[in-house]
Amino acid sequence: MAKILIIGACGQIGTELTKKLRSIYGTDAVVASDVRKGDPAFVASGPFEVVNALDFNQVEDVIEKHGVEDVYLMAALLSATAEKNPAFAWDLNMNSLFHVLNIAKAGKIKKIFWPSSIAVFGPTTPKQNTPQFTVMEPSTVYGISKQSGERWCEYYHNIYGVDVRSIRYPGLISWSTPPGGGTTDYAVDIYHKALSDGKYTCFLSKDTRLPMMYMDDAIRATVEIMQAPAENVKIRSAYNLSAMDFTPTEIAEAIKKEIPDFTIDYEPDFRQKIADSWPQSIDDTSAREDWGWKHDFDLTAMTTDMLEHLK
Ligand code: AKB
Repeated sequence: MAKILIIGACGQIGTELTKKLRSIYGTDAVVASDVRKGDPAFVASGPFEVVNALDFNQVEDVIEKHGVEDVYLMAALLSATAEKNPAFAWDLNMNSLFHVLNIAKAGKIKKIFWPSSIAVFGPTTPKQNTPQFTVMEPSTVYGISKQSGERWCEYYHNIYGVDVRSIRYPGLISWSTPPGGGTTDYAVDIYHKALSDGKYTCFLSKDTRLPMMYMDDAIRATVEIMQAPAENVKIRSAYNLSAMDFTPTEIAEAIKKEIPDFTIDYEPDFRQKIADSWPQSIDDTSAREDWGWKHDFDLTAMTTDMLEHLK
């Protein structure tokens, strides 16, 4: 049976991805792993291993033990946390990737998924409809690590034939798992606070437009790029991926349609500078043409679904 290993399975994307892959390939075919055990119900829901992504031997041992063919490397420090701990962010985001790329280079696994981000772009990048190929001068630790990672993915593919696939995720919004240390996290917090308090103080300014995506779409994109025939995955750095973009004011307006008394105010903090360095919207024509990407959720559909589930 084809075995899949998810490293960083207890995080925001990892939890959802584990559930989705188990529903497609069967529970026993998908090994979840993380540096520590998370939610007991999740850990008990299928094969689970404690794996430190920075320990090459641990990663290799678990791959050999389970006969793993495909690895999804989801462990990373996100933008806001990375600014507070640059050295560790660089270590984790780069060396975990090198471990997996080198295991693939040695022929021990077949395919890798590694997430990139809109953070690869920087203040000198065109902000609207940011093209797939454009100026990339990231100004955050996280963005620098993701851009370097993209270069290494493409290099390992071109030079060693490693089948590595990647997506530049926008901000991701999910009702079931909390985000962890990102600049786009406000777009999750706002729904929770709208229901619990009827008001929200946003750490970004009211007109800060950012590209965003509902988790259902992000998980589907991840599965689809990994299922695509190798020859269709023509870009081996990472694909631009788009679904919607909005400002804090616009998401507040969408929430107000369902919770009329909801109010928002603004107290921008250090994350404003990070957000200001990122694109406002993304051109994902390459993903649509190469492997058929198509999003389902816009702001209205996402807001209805989020509030329904969180209630
Ligand atoms: C973050 O805000 O750091 C992440 C991202 C855009 O990659 N959600």
